[in-house]
Amino acid sequence: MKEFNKYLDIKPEIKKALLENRPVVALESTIISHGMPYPKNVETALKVEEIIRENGAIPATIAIINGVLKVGLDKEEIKYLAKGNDIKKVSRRDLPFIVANKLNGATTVASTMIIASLAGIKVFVTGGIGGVHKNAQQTFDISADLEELSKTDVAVVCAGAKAILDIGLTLEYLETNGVALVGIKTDEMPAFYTRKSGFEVDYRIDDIKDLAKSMKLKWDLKLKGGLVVANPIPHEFEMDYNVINKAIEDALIKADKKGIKGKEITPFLLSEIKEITKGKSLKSNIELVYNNARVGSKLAVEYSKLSK
Ligand code: PSU
Ligand code: MN
Repeated sequence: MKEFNKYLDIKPEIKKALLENRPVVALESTIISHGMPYPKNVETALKVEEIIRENGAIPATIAIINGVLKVGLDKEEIKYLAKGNDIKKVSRRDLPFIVANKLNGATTVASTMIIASLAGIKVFVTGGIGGVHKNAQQTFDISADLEELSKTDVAVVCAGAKAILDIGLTLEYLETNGVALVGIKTDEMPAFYTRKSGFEVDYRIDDIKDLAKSMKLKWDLKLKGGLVVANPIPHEFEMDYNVINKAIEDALIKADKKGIKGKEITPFLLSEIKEITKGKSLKSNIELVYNNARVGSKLAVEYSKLSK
């Protein structure tokens, strides 16, 4: 019988699926506590789980509750995280401190990858990954998500990187670290709210089975690290390129004026952009997560067939 790490608390349904090599999809919780407002965040988190089930996989939302690494949350726990009182944003560096002090934490892409990997989950669905921030040449603000992708064996399904980041530098960073950028039915790197960014992906995938094969090969070859699976937002929910970029620009100016930096910057920008676009960006954000959940569950299904 497989031994799981003693700090993990894996929901029985998920543990059973993992032991039987059935498809499981990890989900993060920073998007719930710090990425979307209440109560839309609860609604979204629950609906994403439903979509994953409809597509043949089991959802595992990840968070830290009272210092326990939770793999799979119940509705009450999701609501608790969504209300966001005293929920820390936890990335790799924070993880041991939050556990040691029995605190509550919402996991970012980086820490969700770590916990997913400890549980043996290979596919993780989210909205957008962190990256190299604009002006990082001066600020050095580069998300720990990128380093994590270079070390931890999990495929991250997202809608690309947001234009709050320097997309070009983000892609250079991934290349240096040997992290492949795959586009789902697209040659172009999507930019979260829009399908276009002006940058190409490394590999276009039209059939998820092919992606599952390459993932298996990567890890069979002991090539450590994850991959970025970029799935563009559906056309009908895409935002106007100029409108969203203007909103991003304005939000960046405001953040600069207020001196907002470090881990606060992404949540601040998301909420500003939502205000400026009168909620339109939130609607797009929710829809792209649903779309990623569909692709991620199919990927988990195909991958599990190969690893049986
Ligand atoms: N991008 C989003 N929504 C989010 C995040 C990014 O559109 O909620 C969150 C993710 O959890 C990601 C984190 O891992 O922000 C990156 O934060 P930082 O740049 O501080 O590493
Ligand atoms: Mn940062």
